[in-house]
Amino acid sequence: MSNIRHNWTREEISEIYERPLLSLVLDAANVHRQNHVFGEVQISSLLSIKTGGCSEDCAYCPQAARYHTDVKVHALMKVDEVLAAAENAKAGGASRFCMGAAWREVRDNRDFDRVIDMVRAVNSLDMEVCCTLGMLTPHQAERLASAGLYAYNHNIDTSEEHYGEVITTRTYDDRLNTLSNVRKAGISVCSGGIIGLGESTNDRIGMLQTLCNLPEHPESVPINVLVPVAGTPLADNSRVPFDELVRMIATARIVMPHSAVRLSAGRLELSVSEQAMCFMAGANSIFAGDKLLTTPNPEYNADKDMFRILGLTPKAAFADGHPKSKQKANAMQHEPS
Ligand code: SAM
Ligand code: DTB
Ligand code: SF4
Repeated sequence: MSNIRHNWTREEISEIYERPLLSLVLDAANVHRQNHVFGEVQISSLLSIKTGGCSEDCAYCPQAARYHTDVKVHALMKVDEVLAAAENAKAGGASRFCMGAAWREVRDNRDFDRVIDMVRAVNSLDMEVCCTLGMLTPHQAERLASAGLYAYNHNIDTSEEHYGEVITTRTYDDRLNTLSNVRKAGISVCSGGIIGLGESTNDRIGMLQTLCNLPEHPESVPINVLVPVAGTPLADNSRVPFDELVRMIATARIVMPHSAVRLSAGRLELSVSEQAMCFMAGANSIFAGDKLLTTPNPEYNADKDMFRILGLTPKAAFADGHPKSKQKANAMQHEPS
């Protein structure tokens, strides 16, 4: 019988989240062992291909034009620059390459044509290509799929109830619609959120409930800890206690047993032993490289040491098989009209 459920109640998730911490970690570790190669961690590399100047008001984000942060606006990069960055990431052990753009949504213009070329170029390196470009229409999702996009990242960020406290320029339903467009195009779905936005425990549980009750669980679930950035409205938020992060990861692991749970933004503030507990609790993916999109991340050598100390091994690209988008791209010569 499949252990995948799509009808989790808030009470059930809350019961898991509130278990005594070590019992929770042990339960999550058992689920992890049954469904994944224990100690195998997917390494993703991030690149900001278009930086800053974004029209949205996401209260956490250093790239929103309306907040005065130190982020410098940078137009869309050139394809060969992106390809060089992807080659470098692959040489450093990354199996997935994720390109992020500070856009509200994709527009059907020459910039999007260039992103399609980037997807094709990185795909030819035999890496899992991922993009996070904001909202997508069904046709845009199809174009990305046909170019060989493996995964699309689009976070729901928090619970439906708390969402309006953080972002007012687009709705929760907008986010869910894009996820549905991505899913229908056969692209692997990456969706999670952030803790430390001023949300309650109930909001954290609500966010997990939305994710685990989607028609199909996202293949990747990034759990970001807010990186507070000067100039953003959330710059002075207090740090999320470490045990809350562990609870979030362990609960995600139990309610979405097959998904990759990504220990995402916020790793710089965590010791190796704290990260070890996150891996015990079911995290099996990280962003590596000394920069996330605009904020710092642990250095290459620090992560290399961590993998050695903890006996972690990098997961190979396409170990879970090719999603429908990739099969389609391999079979297709031309884009959909
Ligand atoms: N503009 C696109 C969008 O919003 O979907 C793609 C890029 S956006 C920067 C990707 C994700 O990064 C956001 O959804 C959010 O979850 C995360 N993020 C942004 N700023 C962050 C911060 N300061 N701390 C933690 N996560 C952050
Ligand atoms: C995700 O969930 N986290 C990444 C990725 N998806 C795109 C982004 C984290 C951004 C942290 C703030 C910054 O570096 O600008
Ligand atoms: Fe723009 Fe994305 Fe940042 Fe929101 S999270 S301000 S949409 S770049």
